Amino acid sequence: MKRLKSSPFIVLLLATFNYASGQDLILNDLEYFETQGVNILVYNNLFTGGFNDEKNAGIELIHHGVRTSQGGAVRLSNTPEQWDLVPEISNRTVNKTAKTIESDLRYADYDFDSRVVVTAKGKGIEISVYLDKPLPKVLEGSAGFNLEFLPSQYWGKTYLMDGRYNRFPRYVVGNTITRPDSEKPKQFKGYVTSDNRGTGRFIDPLPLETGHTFLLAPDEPERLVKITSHDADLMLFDGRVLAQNGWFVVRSLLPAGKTGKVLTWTVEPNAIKGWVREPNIGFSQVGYIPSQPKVAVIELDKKDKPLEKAWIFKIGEDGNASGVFSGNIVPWGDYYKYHYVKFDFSAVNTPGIYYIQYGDVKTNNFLIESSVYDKITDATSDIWIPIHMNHMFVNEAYRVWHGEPFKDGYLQAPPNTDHFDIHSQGPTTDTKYKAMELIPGLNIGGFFDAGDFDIETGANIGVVQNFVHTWEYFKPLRDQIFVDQKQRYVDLHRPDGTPDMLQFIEHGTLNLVAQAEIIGHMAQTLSNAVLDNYHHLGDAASITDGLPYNPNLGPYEIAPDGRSSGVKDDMWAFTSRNPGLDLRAATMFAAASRALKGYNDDLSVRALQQSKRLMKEATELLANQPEDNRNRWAGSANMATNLQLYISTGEKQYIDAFQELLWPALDRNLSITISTAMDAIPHMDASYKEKLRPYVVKYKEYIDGLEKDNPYGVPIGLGNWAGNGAVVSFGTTICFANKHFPDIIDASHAFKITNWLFGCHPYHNYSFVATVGAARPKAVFYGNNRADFSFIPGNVAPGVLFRKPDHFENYDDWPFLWGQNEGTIAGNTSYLIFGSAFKNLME
Ligand SMILES: [Ca+2]
Ligand SMILES: [Ca+2]
Ligand SMILES: [Ca+2]
Repeated sequence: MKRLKSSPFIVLLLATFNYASGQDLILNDLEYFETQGVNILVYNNLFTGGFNDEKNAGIELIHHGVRTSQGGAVRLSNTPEQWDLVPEISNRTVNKTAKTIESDLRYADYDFDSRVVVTAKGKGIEISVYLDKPLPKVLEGSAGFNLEFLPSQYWGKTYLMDGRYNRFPRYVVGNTITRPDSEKPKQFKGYVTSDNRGTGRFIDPLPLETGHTFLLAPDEPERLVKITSHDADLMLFDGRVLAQNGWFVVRSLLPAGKTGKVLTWTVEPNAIKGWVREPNIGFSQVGYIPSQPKVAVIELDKKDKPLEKAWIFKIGEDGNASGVFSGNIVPWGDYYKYHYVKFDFSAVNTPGIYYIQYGDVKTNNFLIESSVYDKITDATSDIWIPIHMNHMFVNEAYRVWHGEPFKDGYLQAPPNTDHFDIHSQGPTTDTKYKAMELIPGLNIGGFFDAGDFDIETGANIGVVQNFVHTWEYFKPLRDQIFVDQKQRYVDLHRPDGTPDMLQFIEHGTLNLVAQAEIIGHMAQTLSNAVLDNYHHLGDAASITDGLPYNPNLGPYEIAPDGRSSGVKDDMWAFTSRNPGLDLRAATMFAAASRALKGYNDDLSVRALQQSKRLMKEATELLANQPEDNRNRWAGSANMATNLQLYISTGEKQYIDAFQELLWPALDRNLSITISTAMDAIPHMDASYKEKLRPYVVKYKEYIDGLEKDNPYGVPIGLGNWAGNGAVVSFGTTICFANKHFPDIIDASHAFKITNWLFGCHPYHNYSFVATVGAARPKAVFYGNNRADFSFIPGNVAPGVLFRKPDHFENYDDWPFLWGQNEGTIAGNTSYLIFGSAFKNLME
């Protein structure tokens, strides 16, 4: 958004108005410290030590609307990484009278407890660390108090340490030393994040500066923060030296041998007098078709006074803009931190180039034209999906996205192994293979999971199903890529005469059939064996050395014949048998078999064989399990499985089982189940559809209820992974509900989903789909090219991440938080279905 120059008169007015308001921090009812422009959160969001992103917790600063600082806590290294130990916050006490938040921090691995007390002091806070017992000897020189600052908000800006001028570096070029591994604090569950190449030493960054008074960004009032400590040295580190997702870290070591109050910092974030957050005008960056409803949702600071009107300007072919419409601003109400108003400009329906003007804020331009939605899935299907084809070389014009990965194949994961990507190998292998033995034939087909490179079997099953769904409903004949399974080569923008969708179905099925045939059942995952190559950034073909592991060789040795190595980098197959997963695979194989018939008959036959066998075996295995376990799998997966098997075989037993599960599930969880229920309509008689009708009426109430829940009318998730997946599913359900029950569900509801995805949402108004959105799609994503602050076209971001207690966020200058910026193969293929269904609806 572009802010027009304010007149001096307005500036003067605001300054006068705010002179009267105090700037001292208060401890508010939501239990954080607040003044206009500054929010300081103290353990509202906790570290987990497991799967959640650890850059989302601790003492956090939301500075003039942007969360620029986090991670405030007692930490055990200069620049902690994702898998370093995090403190457990066992107790947090809020004292509103004393304006104090006191928290107990514990490192169980070291039996080390500390207490962090944060107190509002004027315009800032005082942070004190207390120890009841002296620091454990082993943590002397390691334990300290850290606070992290977001590099993309500080690089290029200045800093002063004790009056010495300096500038935050755009890229890390730091000084480091190495120290013996014996001095390195333990990492989470004993994981090791880096490969020391046999040196026995770890990298330790050196401070950029040290002193007692640290001033960040005096050149940028929105980012200006002053940190002082009289009793400890403040050190500044650059965490990017160890990990590209590292932040600038301000740190003081805790003193050895002392108890009581051992460290005190004063942190004073600047609050700009009269600051009011710029309005966020949410609208569809992709544009609108002439006849559709067009409503902008404007997100306002609660201190901002809503205007009475907004304007639509049309840009003429001579380059001049003229106002063509003005409409009233209609209040919606408060939703978490902000206030929302709406601007309906549906009356504007002449094709053209437009922008919205609200006060002195004008948006970038957008189109009104009947074709605006025609290409919304092309980047995803032509670019993002083929780039995520595993075990292939992927080329695009002059650029190679990746070489052929994992030529070394997959080893049997050893029993009793816990995995960092939330899998585990049970007490047995459940296969004929010995621990660490090569399981030949698994390095074929399949799709990278997300910003990482593993094959999540569960996700890949869903992905093949999404492709078949898209194929069977919409028959997309689009052919923009060349796929040659013999050459193991993919070339983008080179049509080869075969619809790409069939090639995607084939590619996914090839890996999953290989799993079923070779292992005998589905693997949980095909994933990295070592953490030091799990966080890989770069060409997927360089994750492993491409040579099978040879235990007779030394750790970094290559065999004289060049055909094996002693590097323990080979991927592992986690093969503990899960009959629930096998059932889901049976469903998918049945569907894939139908789609592949006539294109790849051999694979079609093999898929159907595996479907029947897995269905039979999994059903028997489940029947022999204790009642408790069985119930775990009796949910939606089994319901969809039975439906798919009925569609493939026509056998009555499957449809009976489907209905037995369906009706109670609809009563229990309508919004999730209704979609599967509608999938059955084409295969059932008219009475089934009539029985479903009252549920669709209830679903309409659910849709209407969302209008009251939030200003956008879509289901907004508040979890640690943002909620665009649920929004996309909601959209798909609406499209199908309209197709089957147009008298109940109006097609116009579907525009809420496109609006949301393409720019009408909290925090900013960029399109969540990479490169989709005429003028302003998001610029950075958590793809496998995230270290380049870039994107892979067609990726759908998870969206606005909720941070407790009232903040939504989606960084567009910092790609590294996966909960807001990563795209997954499952999520992006769901978007393909929604986009296809939506385009179908438009026709
Ligand atoms: Ca993964
Ligand atoms: Ca093709
Ligand atoms: Ca290898």
